[in-house]
Amino acid sequence: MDEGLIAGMGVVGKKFQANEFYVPEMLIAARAMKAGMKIIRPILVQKDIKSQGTVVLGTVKGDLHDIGKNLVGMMLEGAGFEVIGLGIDVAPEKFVQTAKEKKAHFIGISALLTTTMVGMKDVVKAAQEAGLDGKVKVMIGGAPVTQSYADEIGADGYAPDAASTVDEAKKLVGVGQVTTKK
Ligand code: B1M
Repeated sequence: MDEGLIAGMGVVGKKFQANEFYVPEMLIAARAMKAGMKIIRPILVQKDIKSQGTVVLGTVKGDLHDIGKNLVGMMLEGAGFEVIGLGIDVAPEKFVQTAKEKKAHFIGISALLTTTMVGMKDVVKAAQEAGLDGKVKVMIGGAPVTQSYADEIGADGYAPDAASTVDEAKKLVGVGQVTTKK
C-alpha cells in the first residue's frame, strides 16, 4: 500500500502539477488504485475484536476525492470501528444528522483540496449548533490538512495518514462519551 499504490499516486500528483498528466490520467490512476485496494481490503478489515465505536465518515462538501478516505475507513473497520460511509461531497448537515441518528462516537472528514478544506469548519460549527459539541468528536485529515488547522477550526482530532487515524480514533473514543444528545 505505502510503497506501491500510495507512492504511485504521489508520482501521478507530481506529473499533474507539472502539466505532464491531466484529469483523465488522474482518473485512470484512481481506478487502478481502487482495484489494488479491493485486493488489500480483506486483509485490512480482518477483525475478531469487539466494536470500538461508531464513526460517520465522508469527504467534505465540494470535494470528490475518496481514495484516502476509503483507506482510512478500511483501517478503522480493521481496528473494530463501525464505519458509516457517507461518500463524497457531503454537506455539514448530513454529517451531523447521521451522527445523531446513528449515535456515532465521532465524525471523520477528509479533504484533498485547499479550496474545500475550509468547509471542515462548517461541520464543526454545525455539530456545535446541533448540541453535539463535546459529545460527538470531529476528526479531520487529508493531504492539505494539518494539526494546526485542526486546532484553528476546533476539530477534536487530526491524523496525517490512515495508520495513525486508528490511534487517534481510539484516543477520541477513550475520552469521549458514548451517547449523543437525543
Ligand atoms: Co485531484 N488533486 N483534483 N483528482 N488528485 C490532487 C489532490 C492535487 C494535489 C494534484 C496536484 O495538483 N498535485 C490537486 C489539489 C491541489 C490543492 O488543492 N492544493 C488536485 C486537483 C487540483 C484536482 C482538481 C481541481 C483537478 C481539476 O479538475 N482541474 C479536481 C477536483 C475535483 C473535486 O474534488 N471537486 C481533481 C480531481 C481528481 C480526480 C477525480 C481525477 C481524482 C480523484 C479520484 C478519487 O478519489 N476517486 C484525483 C486524484 C487521483 C488526485 C491525486 C493524484 C491522488 C489523490 C489520492 O488518492 N492520493 C492527488 C495528488 C496527490 O495526492 N498526490 C490530487 C492517495 C491517497 C491514499 O492519499 O488522499 O492524501 P490521500 O489520503 C491519505 C492522507 O491524506 C490521510 O490518509 C490517507 C492514507 O494515508 N487522510 C486522512 C485522508 N483523509 C483522511 C481523513 C482522516 C485522517 C487521515 O480522518 C478523518
